[in-house]
Amino acid sequence: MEKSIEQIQSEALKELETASDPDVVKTISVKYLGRKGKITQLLRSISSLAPEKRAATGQKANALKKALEKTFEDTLKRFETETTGAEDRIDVSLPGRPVVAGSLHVLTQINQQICDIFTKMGFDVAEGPEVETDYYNFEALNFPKDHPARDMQDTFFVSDNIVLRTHTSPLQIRTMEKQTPPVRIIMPGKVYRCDSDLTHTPMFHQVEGLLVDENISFGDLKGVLTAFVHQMFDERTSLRFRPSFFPFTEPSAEVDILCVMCRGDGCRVCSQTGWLEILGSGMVHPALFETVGYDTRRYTGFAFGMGVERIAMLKFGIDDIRKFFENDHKFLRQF
Ligand code: 2NM
Repeated sequence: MEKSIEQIQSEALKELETASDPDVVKTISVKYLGRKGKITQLLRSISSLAPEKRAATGQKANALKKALEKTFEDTLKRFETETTGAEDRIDVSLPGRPVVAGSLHVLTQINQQICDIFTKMGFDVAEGPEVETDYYNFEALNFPKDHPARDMQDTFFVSDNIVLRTHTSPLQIRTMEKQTPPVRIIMPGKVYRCDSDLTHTPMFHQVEGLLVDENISFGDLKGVLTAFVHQMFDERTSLRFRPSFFPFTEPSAEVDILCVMCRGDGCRVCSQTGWLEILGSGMVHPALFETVGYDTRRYTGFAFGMGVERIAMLKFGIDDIRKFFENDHKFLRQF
């Protein structure tokens, strides 16, 4: 029995010497000191010894148990405090870690670009509520009661008289109520319409503009929008004003630009027409001036509106508006 105590001790110490990490130490510890461990079994077998041998053997076995427990503990502690030194060494041959820089969302960039162009021409930027009353979103803008845009099909109603704004035009009424001409403002912001396909999302971004003063003509509208297009795209991008209809302007015109992809030859982007529709515009309807209390004999003005997503899609040849909102880095990183 004595020989076996010494044998167990030297075996355990030998094994411990080769232990390379704390987990191995723990495994060895279980092998000797665990519930079915060699020393535990040794202690149990003492009761079967001849009575005169029990005391001495028991003492020896217990001493071994204590000693081993301490050795295991010390070894574990050493692993905790010991470092291999690898942490302190720097491998200068490794390639550097790339710094991934964030950037502004492509729609934010285009929105800022649009606003920059108009603020440099003397327009102020106005912002306002996205939840609007029927009065500001439709009534004051000369939309008749039965206009299709006022339908639940096209507009998100919060309640009978409250809607998510379908354009930023309500702000132009709010501004004109507070301010006498000259008025030169642009209104960037989110707008909402019940619509969803390749070129429409229920929320999109608009920039609208309004200029009211004495002697403002359709020529001023053409001049401002031409300057805008030449800066947003380039000087070779010619414009075409096409008669149209909006409740808040008379006359109204849709503005097309020469296709930025094919320069008029006809391609997939312009559906073989050579032209791209980029914004709506017109001379402010006198009914709006009556509503806000402007003298219609003294003042005239023009207004326009464009979709930021649409401008970005045309500028970069993007065919699916949903790409802007999927937050796919591979897509967004390109801009
Ligand atoms: C458009 C097209 C044409 C517009 C009109 C006004 C207001 F309220 F001042 F009269 N704001 N925006 C307007 C005119 C917007 O968007 C396609």
